[in-house]
Amino acid sequence: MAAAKALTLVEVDRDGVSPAFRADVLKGLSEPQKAVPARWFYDEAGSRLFEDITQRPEYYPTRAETEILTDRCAEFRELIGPGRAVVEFGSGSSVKTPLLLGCIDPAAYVPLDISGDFLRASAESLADKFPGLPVHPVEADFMRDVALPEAVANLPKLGFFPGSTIGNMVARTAVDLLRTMRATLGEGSQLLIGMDLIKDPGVLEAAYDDAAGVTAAFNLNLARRINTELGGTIPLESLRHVARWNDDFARIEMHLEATRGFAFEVAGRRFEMAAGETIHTENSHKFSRRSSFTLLLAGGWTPRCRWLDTRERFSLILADATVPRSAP
Ligand code: AVI
Repeated sequence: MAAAKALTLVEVDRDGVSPAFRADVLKGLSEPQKAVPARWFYDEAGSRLFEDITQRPEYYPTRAETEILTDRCAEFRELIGPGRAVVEFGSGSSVKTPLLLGCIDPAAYVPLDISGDFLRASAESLADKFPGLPVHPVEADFMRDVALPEAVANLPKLGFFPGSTIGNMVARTAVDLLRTMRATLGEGSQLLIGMDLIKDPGVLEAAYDDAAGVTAAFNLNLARRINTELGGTIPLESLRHVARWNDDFARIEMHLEATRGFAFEVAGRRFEMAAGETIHTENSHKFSRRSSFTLLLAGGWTPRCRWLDTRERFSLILADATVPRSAP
């Protein structure tokens, strides 16, 4: 029953502040390594800055993934086939989603997103591009089990999770999400997922610290948001954007580093930063063929086909929902 499953949306209290944002920030700033979850980057300004990041010459993932979607259309059509309900985790990119839908002749499109505004805008533009394709937007937190619309209950599903967003999660959260996706999509489903590749740290660090300073502005926007929404007094001019490769965990980390020592308040609580101390704001994990396959298998998905762009920077993987087996 669709109505039986609760959807978790970002709630706001009477001052228009999300209690979850306040709780995450206060908890994260109290840890020995200060940290704020990356999901709070995406207010309106942050979402606009992210769109701008994808246009930067140093930020290759969007172009590389788009190239794969363009070049491998015939293979997607053959391996995925027509008649599936495409369930996109996130509200859909105006470029990538039409490329996929145009290839595979789906029976329906179901974008899932926590932000109703983005969802409605992208669902409308999709419906214009594909007249006749049933579009069923669902406002939901896809990190939790989601009830799909009754209209697609009997259709085979293809989950679509582009952009290497899975890389923004630590392994335990990524596995939980993959398992939740499998439960949402059901038996016989497939998943097409983008996973960025391990490469020269110099290339990676440049992709997350572009010369025009857009990624720096994106990172600093989080501190600005803390100030405006949570009554913060962080001196923004004393923070600098840092993007560094962590080889042990195969990830780019973004931090906000204090250029001098200072004290500040957030929601009436006092915090301090020493010069050189950082607030950890994002992980972007990168994968090898094996590590991507291991993650998918742990999440209940069997990799079936893997495509790279011509410069071998990014991978798109098609996986099948695994039927659990008790023996090798
Ligand atoms: C959304 N996500 C996949 C982006 C990434 O590459 O990890 C977010 C981002 N952060 C800085 N640049 C892009």
